[in-house]
Amino acid sequence: MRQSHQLPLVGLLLFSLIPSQLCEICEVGDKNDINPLLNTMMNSKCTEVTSAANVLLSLKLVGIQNQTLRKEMIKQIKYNVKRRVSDLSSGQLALIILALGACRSPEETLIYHYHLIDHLENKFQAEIKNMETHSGNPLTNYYQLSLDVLALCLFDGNYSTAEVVKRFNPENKNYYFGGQFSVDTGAMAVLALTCVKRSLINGQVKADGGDLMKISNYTKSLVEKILSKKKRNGLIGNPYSTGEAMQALFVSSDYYDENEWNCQETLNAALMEICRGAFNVPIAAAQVLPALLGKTYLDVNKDSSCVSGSGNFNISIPEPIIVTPPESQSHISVNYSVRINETYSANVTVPDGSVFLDVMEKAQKINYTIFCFTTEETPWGPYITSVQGLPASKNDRTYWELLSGGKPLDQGAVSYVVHNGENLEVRWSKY
Ligand code: CBY
Repeated sequence: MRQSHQLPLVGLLLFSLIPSQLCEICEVGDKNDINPLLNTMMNSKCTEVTSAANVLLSLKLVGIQNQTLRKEMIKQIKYNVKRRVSDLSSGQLALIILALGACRSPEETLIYHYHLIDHLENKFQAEIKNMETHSGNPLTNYYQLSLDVLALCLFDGNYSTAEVVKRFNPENKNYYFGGQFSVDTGAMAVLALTCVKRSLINGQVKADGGDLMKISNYTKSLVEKILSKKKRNGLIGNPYSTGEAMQALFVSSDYYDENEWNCQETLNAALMEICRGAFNVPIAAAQVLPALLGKTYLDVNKDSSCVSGSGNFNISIPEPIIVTPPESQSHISVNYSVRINETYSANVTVPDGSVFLDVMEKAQKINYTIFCFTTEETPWGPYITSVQGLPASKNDRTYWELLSGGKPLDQGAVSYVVHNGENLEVRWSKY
């Protein structure tokens, strides 16, 4: 009797949670605007596996039929899953699954041949286990945990909805770095939660009204946080998080008002960044591209996705422009400091056009004991792992933060071009 009274209420609740399909989506008008991104991705031949997966996923989602590049990326991915699946992080594997499985192409069979979903389930479990034993810190980070849930959800892997509800509360510390909300992380979580929500509604996963309600509330709150990072010029967070933030906003238009986000303004700001040359590493180009053509990672297993609106485009890639260095190079001088508890500083002179890493190398030559450092390769370029012998640690949430004039940089050491008179710093920080 009581149950039958509750049924209409549950029905009403479910109805109110069904997405209205009214999506706020905008896309570039002139396809030539994205040519620099394609150019950058073309240079990703012989790249490492994370960039390969990001590039393949992106090419497929936007319907670019460059067979040579696609084959190159698939070869790289195949080599890695064959030889060293155990060395891959959970997020790397999730991206590989998304890339291979996107658009129902022949390489999808590799996912099942190499049991990649089973491996991902295990890696996701290991992330959760590490959180239990290391004060809530995963092995990697929440950007990768979100990729894991997204891939498991889209490719019918096993995950517990209750675990997702427990972990993805927007107040969880893993969404924040040094107290600042990470737009990239929040955006990826919105995509993952939206997939989980859709599976619950479609009855693919056992529904619990409470879980569904919580996931909706989390999404709403994450969307608010993403929108609160919108800049005057339309970027959301910084240039590198904008594409992913757009994807999150495309799939969650039920959670904000039309007047809260001007999609076209954000799109124009991203196009300006392309002109400025901001997306000059393959992974950066690959991450921003889908959103510019109105696509999201949730489209990977949509039947009609992967073909661009105006049919597949046949893009002519312009020849790369070769820049010849000036005959006599001028020099600039910067102040460089290492801050642990004390601050150690030096005045460093480097050629004009140098990047942060060049300054660090020069300082290391001046005084090895104080300025020595180590790096680790990432798809974004070298990541500073230790300075003065002091290493960063994921379990302690410590890292070496890069700053200029006291403000954190939105580029890594090999990308940030330094200016004369600048105050550069690497700071021992907690996130
Ligand atoms: N990818 C990941 O696992 C990375 C996730 C990510 C959220 C990533 C940004 C977003 C993305 N789109 O890939 C991320 N960075 C993380 C998680 C981290 C932390 C890494 C440790 C961990 N727990 O995994 C940490 C330590 C907080 C971090 N990023 C540090 C830094 C600084 C690196 C300094 C150093 N020691 O070398 C730096 C330079 C910020 C600073 N001022 O110190 C930084 N990150 C930046 C700038 C960036 C952006 C890179 C942009 C660029 N053009 O180079 C970034 C895109 C990214 C990579 N970080 Co982190 C964010 C942004 O600005 N929008 C999945 C995997 C499969 O590939």
